[in-house]
Amino acid sequence: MSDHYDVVIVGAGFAGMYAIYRFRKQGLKVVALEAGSDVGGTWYWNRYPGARCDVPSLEYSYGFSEALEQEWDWPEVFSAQPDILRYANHVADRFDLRRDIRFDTRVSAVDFSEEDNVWRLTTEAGDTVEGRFCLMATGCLSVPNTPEFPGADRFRGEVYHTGLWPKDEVDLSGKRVGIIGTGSSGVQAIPELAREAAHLTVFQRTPVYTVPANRKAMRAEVQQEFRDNYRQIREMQQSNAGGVSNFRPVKSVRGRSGQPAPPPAPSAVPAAEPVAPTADSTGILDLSPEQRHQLVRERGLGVLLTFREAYVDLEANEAANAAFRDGIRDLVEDAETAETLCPTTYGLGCKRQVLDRDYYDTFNRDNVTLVDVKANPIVAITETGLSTSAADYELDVVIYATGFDAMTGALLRANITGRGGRRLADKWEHGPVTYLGLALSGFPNLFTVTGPGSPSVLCNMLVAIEQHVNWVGDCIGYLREHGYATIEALPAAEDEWVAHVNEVAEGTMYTTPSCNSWYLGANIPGKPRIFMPYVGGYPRYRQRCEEVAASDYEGFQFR
Ligand code: N01
Repeated sequence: MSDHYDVVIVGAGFAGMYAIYRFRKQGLKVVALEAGSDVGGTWYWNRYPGARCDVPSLEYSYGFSEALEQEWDWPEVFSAQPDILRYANHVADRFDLRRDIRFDTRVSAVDFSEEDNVWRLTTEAGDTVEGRFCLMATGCLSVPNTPEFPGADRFRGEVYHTGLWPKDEVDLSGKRVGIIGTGSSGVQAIPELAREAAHLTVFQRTPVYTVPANRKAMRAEVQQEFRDNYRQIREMQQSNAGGVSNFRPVKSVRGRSGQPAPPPAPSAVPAAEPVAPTADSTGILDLSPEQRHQLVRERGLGVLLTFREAYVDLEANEAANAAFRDGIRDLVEDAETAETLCPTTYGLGCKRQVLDRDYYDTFNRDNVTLVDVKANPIVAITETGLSTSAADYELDVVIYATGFDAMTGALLRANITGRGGRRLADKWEHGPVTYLGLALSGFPNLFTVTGPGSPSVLCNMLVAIEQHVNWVGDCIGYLREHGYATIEALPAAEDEWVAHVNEVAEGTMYTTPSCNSWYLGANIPGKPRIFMPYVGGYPRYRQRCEEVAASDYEGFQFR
């Protein structure tokens, strides 16, 4: 005998947590199944030193409760992982969410029963839970990728993955630490690890374009100005491509210095649609290489992100890339190390923008060595360290900062089977196919939050999550109101949507042939190369979702 719910939610990160609140409010009986021992999702698992958000906290926060907005204090402009996890816990307590969450419960199968139109979920412990609807709130970056190096299991030292960092403190003092990977996680962890370890060896396959993050403490006046304007800020988020308002505190900032507020700090989500330079603005191609270099010297690497044309025009992109490399050469003392840190095989804008604190400076430390594993690949992990094709490295600790099986990984790992016993793995054999990144033909009453084909990781995740959960909640309400048992995306609507997702990604830096990012699945051997997020901007996407709902769910069929 299994438990029966209106909605079974998989995951209790920010998406699952909001779904509990929202669905409960509309009178639905819900349960969330969560693999971790507590709430927080990404922020529960990614506890590595240096982990922090790349979207400002006053924006990377829920907008559904005015009281919550007014009562929560953010200590920094871009918060660190412990503060975001504290916020998640506060939300769970404040709205009493835990009573509907089963922790330490990993879902091993999700099966649709056509006989009674019910989703039956099996857990690794062998329990079953049934729901009329199933919401996959499993996150975009929740399945860590650990490359299989020969001999990995014989290593006698400590092994960690940034995406599965232990809750207990990891003591690296006096130890020889090796870290593999220099994406966002590696870039954040490396400066912190270097401060702690006796020696840090960084095994880099592809260098990054990283710019300094805003490291300001939150000023009470700025936070208050946000609080005073939160309704307007939430509105502004709705019409911004990346779901960030770019609200500029005027009173609090001008009041202090007498100057207008500075431009918004870099954020990893694209704040605006890329636009070409206008006649009255100076484009990067209007500057000589020396002028570009001078600009970087004066204003730092982040200035290059302000040239929006570098994201749509290959020549402008190459000009920005070259200026970036000049900037790295200025920051890193050892010329050979600087060259190894210079990205040359792809351009700015291909990958998610990485933000750092002291990254390039870290390579000026005596206890840090950079190893180019593109030139000399890792061939084995040994009992006492790691071997590349050129040398052996003795290590006490190996840290994988090697990313995630992004966007599709968690959905495929859940073993979802829809109508007629069709497996999601088969449906997605050649890449993810969804309608609006929300629903799947052949899988009635199952919804994905921030799934492939939706803006997801190209948007402020909290904004994207609330929009999806609200849409799903309204859709379930519509079904009940009209007495329908199931809703299911039509294959033609799905095909049309996938074609549109591909069309808008075409011609952007994200899909240039030289670009190999996790957005394209290129980080996982054998994964189909498809650009997975929707790059047409959050407002356009939201409008489409609203139109679909307003037209009695065009592109869906009811039974
Ligand atoms: O993962 P990644 P990540 N041998 O895939 C290397 C979010 N995030 O965890 O580029 C050697 O970007 C790989 O090399 P290459 C954010 O959305 C946000 O760092 O494949 N190296 C690369 O250097 C981000 O984009 C925040 O050649 C191997 C690295 O591992 C996303 O998560 C913080 C290898 C993986 O980089 C993922 O970031 C952290 C191999 N076999 C994460 N396999 C913030 O909010 C992989 N690599 C700031």
